[in-house]
Amino acid sequence: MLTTVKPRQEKHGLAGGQTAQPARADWTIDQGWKNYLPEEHAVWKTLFERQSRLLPGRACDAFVEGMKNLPIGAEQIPDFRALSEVLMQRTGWQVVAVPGLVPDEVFFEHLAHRRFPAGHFIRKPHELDYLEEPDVFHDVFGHVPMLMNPAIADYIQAYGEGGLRAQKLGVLDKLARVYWYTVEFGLVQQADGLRIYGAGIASSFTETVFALEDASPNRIAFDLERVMRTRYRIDDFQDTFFVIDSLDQLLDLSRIDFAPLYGRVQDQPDHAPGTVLASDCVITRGTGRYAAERLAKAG
Ligand code: HBI
Ligand code: FE
Repeated sequence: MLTTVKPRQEKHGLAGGQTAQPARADWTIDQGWKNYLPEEHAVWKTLFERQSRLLPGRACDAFVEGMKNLPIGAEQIPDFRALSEVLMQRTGWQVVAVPGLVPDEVFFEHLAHRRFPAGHFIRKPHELDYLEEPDVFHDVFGHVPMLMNPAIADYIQAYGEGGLRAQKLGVLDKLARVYWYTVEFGLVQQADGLRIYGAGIASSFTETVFALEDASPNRIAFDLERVMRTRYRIDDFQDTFFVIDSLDQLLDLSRIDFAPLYGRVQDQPDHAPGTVLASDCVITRGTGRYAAERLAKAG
């Protein structure tokens, strides 16, 4: 049982969304909050209550702080207008509704202008732990609380600007890995222990425990070039999690000119997701048990 979001092609052709392009060129739609059905709010409630029991002591301080100051509760799917009002005051961000995955350049354009595209739909009761595309729970519960943190708010805007540049340079796959191993599946070392800041973990009932407590995955200190060369899993638990010392480290990242880096990594081979390098600063070397079981199952 695991919650992962729909495979985003590492090749980054058009995003894998099943949805046809909506009327607007920027792929936004009205959230239509009043049209949500009671059973949709009920799925939100189940997911919200499950994660809220799990996250204390596991989610980073910024996540807890952000969630506390946002109109996000158990009873209902949040109204994006109410979220945007608070976010705009705090970090200049807003949440816009989209049908699902949108093309890369549309996604980057929104991020570059501090608009977070959030899936308006919610998963079905039978797919609580497996998801085709980022739904409102992944995007709003997982990502939005972190947008209240100034460092993350600046970092994700910089990622949007960088994505538009990386696309033109043909190195989007390298940059997407940086996003994946930070914004989606990042861990941060706090004084009181390792904590989650990645939305893909924070919104996942099963990966929340796996990422912090399972002996199977590697946990390695974040290194930009190393991450740019490391492939990721798009439909299963990560084999390796990368750890930053503080969210401000991401701010430093967003000030680096990636162009020379792209040049260096372009000709170097990629690393498989579970690799541990002699040059790595290893926080915990995983047993690889989960990956071995996956391999055995695949036969
Ligand atoms: N679209 N709605 C949405 N959400 C995403 O997270 C997203 C996307 N399109 C492209 C994409 N992510 C990734 O391919 C980029 O981060 C590279
Ligand atoms: Fe996400």
